Amino acid sequence: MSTPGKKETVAERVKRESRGLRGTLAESLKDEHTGSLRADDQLLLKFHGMYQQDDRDRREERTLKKLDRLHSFMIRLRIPGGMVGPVHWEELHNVAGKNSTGTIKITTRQTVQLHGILKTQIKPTIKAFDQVFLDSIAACGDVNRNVTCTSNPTASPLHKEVFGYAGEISRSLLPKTRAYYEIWLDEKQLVEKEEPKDPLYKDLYLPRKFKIAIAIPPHNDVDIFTNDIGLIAIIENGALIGFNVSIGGGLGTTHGNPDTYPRLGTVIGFIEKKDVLKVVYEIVTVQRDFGNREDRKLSRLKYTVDRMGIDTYKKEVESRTGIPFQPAKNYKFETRTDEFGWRQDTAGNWHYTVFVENGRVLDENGYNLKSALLEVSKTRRAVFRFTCNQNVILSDVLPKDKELIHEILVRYDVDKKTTEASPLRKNSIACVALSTCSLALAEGQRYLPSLVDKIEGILIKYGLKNEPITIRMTGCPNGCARPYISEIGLVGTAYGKYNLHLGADWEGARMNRKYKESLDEDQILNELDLLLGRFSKERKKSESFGDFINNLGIL
Ligand code: SRM
Ligand code: SF4
Repeated sequence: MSTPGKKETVAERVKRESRGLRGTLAESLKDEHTGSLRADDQLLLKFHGMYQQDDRDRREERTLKKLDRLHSFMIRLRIPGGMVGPVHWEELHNVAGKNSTGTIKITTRQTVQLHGILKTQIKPTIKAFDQVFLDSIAACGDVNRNVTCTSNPTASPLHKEVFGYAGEISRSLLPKTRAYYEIWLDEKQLVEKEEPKDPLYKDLYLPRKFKIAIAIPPHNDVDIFTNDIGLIAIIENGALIGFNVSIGGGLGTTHGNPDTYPRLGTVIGFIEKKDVLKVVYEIVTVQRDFGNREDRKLSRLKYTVDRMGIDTYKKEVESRTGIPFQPAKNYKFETRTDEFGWRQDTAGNWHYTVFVENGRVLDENGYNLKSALLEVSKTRRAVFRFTCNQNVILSDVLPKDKELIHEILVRYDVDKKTTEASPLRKNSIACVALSTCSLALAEGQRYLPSLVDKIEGILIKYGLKNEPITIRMTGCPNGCARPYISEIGLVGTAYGKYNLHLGADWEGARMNRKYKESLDEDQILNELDLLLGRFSKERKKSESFGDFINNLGIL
């Protein structure tokens, strides 16, 4: 029911009327007259891990021809902790080739997306994934999304134990409805009264999307403080004892709406590992019950926390769990970047982090990364771990198999690309943006590589070519590539125009600030030329670019 006297938003009504996220999706799907779904079903589709989109490059041409938009669908998989086996990768490769644009996109939340899937191909795609036990349940929508975790097993001898929590938390927060299985996998439909009750999501789900990440210090590759809940693993005397808990991180803003803002999470205390599922669950229920359901722009947990006050929120969680938070334990983050190339873990196994520019896995311009990864998967001698920096780690390789994998990486130039890319390029992230993202105001992944070429020229000029500066670009202020915590952040405002943000730190604990608005390429390059020139001459020993700018007092 909607609250009396308050106007119910479309999103809230659609959830309430959805009968466990079913709506009329099954009927919409069968309608052969259109490649699109009914409006309400488009909203519900997100809870099943999919988005209806259209090819924006072709909008104008189709409008001129009086044709409907060229609709297609994006599917985002749910892969807690970002790990899949070689069999999964091979299936992903095959499905991508058959049903989508062919490009496999590694996302900033450690999973993959396929784009350009026609309506008639959705069910076969979901079925193909199901064959290898992959699903897209709750990868989008007003529910808990993909749970991320520090990717590289070399991060700690306890990586496996910590990583296990990503799967456990994801499972414990999944919606209970069988709708996904009925609609996409033809499971026999349950009579409504047989549907299991969903004590967490009830019939209104959450006010908004919800994100959880787990980090193993000193690695903050997941950008822990940008999540609704961040769990910082605390390891003492070689044992995982529990987690520091951070709440209220989130980056999305809206140009021109001063009520919206990016916020880094606040650490509210420490909990023992035996309590983690219960505490996480109740942090979610407090947001479910107190989050803003009238204005979706202000409905993320960060706004609830600021409205209620952090102490009140914390007390509400404690009263629901009966578990008081202990004082936060000491921890220190030192890095957010991936460690490229081969690394060995304490058990002796090898892991190779492949640089994947902007997460796009495809065969293009003579560089056949997709074929190389397929060949690796066919050896069955490596698993695939996606990173929140949009790269992939070919992981858990036994010492005897290292040479076999290495030979493939060399033969396809993957090793060369990974080794030779500049630190700036390896620290670059761009969101999807055009042509599929309906919210994009400017280019993202299609443009950043060529801008990096030009910034590399400036770095060489000032003797800074090995400087590991982080640069991130998004096509709009929603923040999908987390541009507000990179040393150089570029946030799209209009086609070819970006706000320039500067001054974030290296560990992901300090956001940057807007330095100049709506710059075109020449203006961006001029500003960076000036500041990088000063950086090369005036920096203190081992001062990062972000710290240098922050200390300059120009922001
Ligand atoms: Fe995002 C919406 C892509 C990570 C904040 N994001 C979208 C949509 C679905 C556009 C839409 O709603 O129609 C984009 C689909 C583009 C496409 O064509 O594929 C989209 N977001 C992405 C991905 C694929 C970017 C990438 O290139 O890797 C990332 C997928 C992650 C995943 O696997 O789940 C992605 N999005 C993020 C992140 C980063 C993160 O979570 O670490 C953020 C900022 C953190 C946060 O949530 O605050 C982010 N996306 C948003 C927002 C702003 C939310 C807000 O609180 O205001 C939107 C818009 C919305 O929700 O209304 C959005
Ligand atoms: Fe789309 Fe904006 Fe996210 Fe980029 S930041 S993918 S343009 S919603």
